[in-house]
Amino acid sequence: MPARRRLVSRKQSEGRMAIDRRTALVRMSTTVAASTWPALAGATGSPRGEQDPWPPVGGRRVRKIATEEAWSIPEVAEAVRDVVRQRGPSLDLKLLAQIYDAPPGTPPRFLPELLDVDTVRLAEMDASGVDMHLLSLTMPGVQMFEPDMGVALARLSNDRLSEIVRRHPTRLAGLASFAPQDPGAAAKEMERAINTLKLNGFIVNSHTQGVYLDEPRSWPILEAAEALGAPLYLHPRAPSDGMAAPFRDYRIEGAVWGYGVEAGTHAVRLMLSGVLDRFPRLRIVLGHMGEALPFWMWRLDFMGAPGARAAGRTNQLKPSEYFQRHFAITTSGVEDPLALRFCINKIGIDSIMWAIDYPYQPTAPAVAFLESAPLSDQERAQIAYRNAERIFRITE
Ligand code: 1WB
Ligand code: MN
Repeated sequence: MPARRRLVSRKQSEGRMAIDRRTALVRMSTTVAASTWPALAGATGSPRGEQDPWPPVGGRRVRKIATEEAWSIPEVAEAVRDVVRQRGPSLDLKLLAQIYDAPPGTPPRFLPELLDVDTVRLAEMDASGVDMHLLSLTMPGVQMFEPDMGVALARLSNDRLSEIVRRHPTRLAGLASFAPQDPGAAAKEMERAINTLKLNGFIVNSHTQGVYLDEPRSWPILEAAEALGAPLYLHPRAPSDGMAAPFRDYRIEGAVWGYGVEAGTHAVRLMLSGVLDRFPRLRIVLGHMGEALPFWMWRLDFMGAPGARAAGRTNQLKPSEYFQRHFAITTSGVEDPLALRFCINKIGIDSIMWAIDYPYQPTAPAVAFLESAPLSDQERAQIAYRNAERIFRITE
């Protein structure tokens, strides 16, 4: 897929002046009180308050925080390669093999970009005027490893991530990983990631060995995220083993379709299991324009509660009310202005953030989408950076 790889050009350097000005203005700005979580719906301001240091200029050059940007470390990449070589049943393995176990002589897909920060990534951000990547350990994270190894590699990658963010505090922020295989250890690591490492939230790649977050054994994870007031990015992976078969024939298990089905199903489980009544302040972020859920909301409301009741679950709210209270979405990999306008109308401008999905999606078209979508200056600023600053507490 050569079109997905873009050579970095430094020609487009119009963003540089704005960045210098920003550095100066950041020093003047106030920081958010770390203990309060502004409501997703309703709060429109940036954490800096009234004074907006980056007013949109003619709707085009706007500060840009990309919120689903993949990254990895060699130790995790090696461990994923070992999993690939063990050849389990997981639908994820075909795609992961292309990245982590490419036959000798074939160019590696995505791996160099995933493992890099200082060379290609920052240059590509500069070339397209992207101010910040919110980094996260790429799919499948540590979720395909044995529990002890998952716990150790989550710690290691969170340490590395915080070092990188400390080196580039105005360009990079980060979501912490954890190993859902060991929910107690996960909760401890989540606490360390926020309170010690000062990371901006969490990433989880949907199911873990077939276990979903609504299941009671996962509750320590939801409890930790809620208590820490930090959002949980529910990133896709391929459909779990129990629903894998129909996705095999035409290679539709990945980003093309299966990812959205898996992550969307996971979110529907959260909205119908009653678990969100137990954790009313939990915040979840979905990529890919909400994994199609905004489009499904009317039907979920119409049919969701009766079905869940028949299955023995009670829910205080309707799916659309849970969605409003708990979820925000990003635009990763869905550069469709019509879908964006639908989501703004359906779930509100405060709950939508821009993302590229680097390196799996090319940067320049994602930037062009953000800059050219028919939005007011106010809407564009909210999607481009203000909502991300508020939701992920990005203060640099
Ligand atoms: C793709 C996207 C492939 C993601 C991936 O392999 C991950 C893709 C790990 O678009 O081909 C992702 O994380 O969004
Ligand atoms: Mn992604």
